[in-house]
Amino acid sequence: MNITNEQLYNKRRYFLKLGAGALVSSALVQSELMALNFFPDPNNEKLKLSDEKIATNYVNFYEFSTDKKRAVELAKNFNTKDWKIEVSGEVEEPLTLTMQDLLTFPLEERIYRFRCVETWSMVVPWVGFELRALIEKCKVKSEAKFIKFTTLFDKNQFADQASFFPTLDYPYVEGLRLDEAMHPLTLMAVGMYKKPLLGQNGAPIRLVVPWKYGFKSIKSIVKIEFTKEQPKTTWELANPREYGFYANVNPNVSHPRWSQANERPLGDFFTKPTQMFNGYEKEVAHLYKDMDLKVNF
Ligand SMILES: Nc1nc2c(c(=O)[nH]1)N[C@H]1C(S)=C(S)[C@@H](COP(=O)(O)O)O[C@H]1N2
Ligand SMILES: [Mo]
Repeated sequence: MNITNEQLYNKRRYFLKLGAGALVSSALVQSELMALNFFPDPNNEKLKLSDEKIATNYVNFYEFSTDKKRAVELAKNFNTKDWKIEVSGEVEEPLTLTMQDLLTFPLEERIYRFRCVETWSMVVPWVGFELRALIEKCKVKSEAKFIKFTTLFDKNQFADQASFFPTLDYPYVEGLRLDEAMHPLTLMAVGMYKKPLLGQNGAPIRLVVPWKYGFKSIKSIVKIEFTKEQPKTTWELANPREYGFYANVNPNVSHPRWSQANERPLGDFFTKPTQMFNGYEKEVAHLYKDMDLKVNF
């Protein structure tokens, strides 16, 4: 893998300075995660951003706790030092990417709608790079049809992983079909609200797939594998009747225990109708044109 610094500098960049030294040399070492430089999103759709305080305090991160507030507290000291992502599976040569490597991909702000399967929703200005940029560097074999992501497993950091009866079968695993992963909307996020991700939101790097229910957007990724077979994902294993592999936002397919017809934007009192593919139908419907979305939910 050979990502060059030129990529960072061959275009005009917008710098966000959060401290002295932010502009010094390459914004490429761990501490310089503090200095995210990215192309801003013009927000052509005029989406109303969720309040930053709410979006960073109302979280799902079961490894810490199923209690949203408790997860935020426990995530305060999340240690992401020397973070790496291992890339393996159906590739010509496995590789290990440091955050330094990962931050050489061109960063963009992306203002996306985000819809949790629990029916709350938000609009978040993420900062990240397209997953396809990473995939294109990986010399993926033609046999690869899926991509599998794994979250950190560390009982010293994740209270629920250390508990006698963990809530989920950890490590948390998610997956996408390769064409979904290559879609330009699919983002690897390293920041939100112009700042590096906080522990509770999936620091230092997470997936964001805006047309799918939030549980697909796996946090704190340490492993990426290319596979021939559809990976078994954590929520599917936990309850296949309730959580499918595809998990596309769909107002017409109810969760077995509640309707998905409406959603409540965080901070709002009233609900509003759920949009097909969370409002990204024009961009992604073609990926599923031959599929029965009631079966492949
Ligand atoms: N590793 C991991 N990733 C995860 C989760 C989790 O518990 N563990 N929760 C998921 C769910 S259900 C949602 S809705 C989103 C929430 O992202 P947010 O807390 O940053 O809003 O993260 C997803 N990614
Ligand atoms: Mo969720």
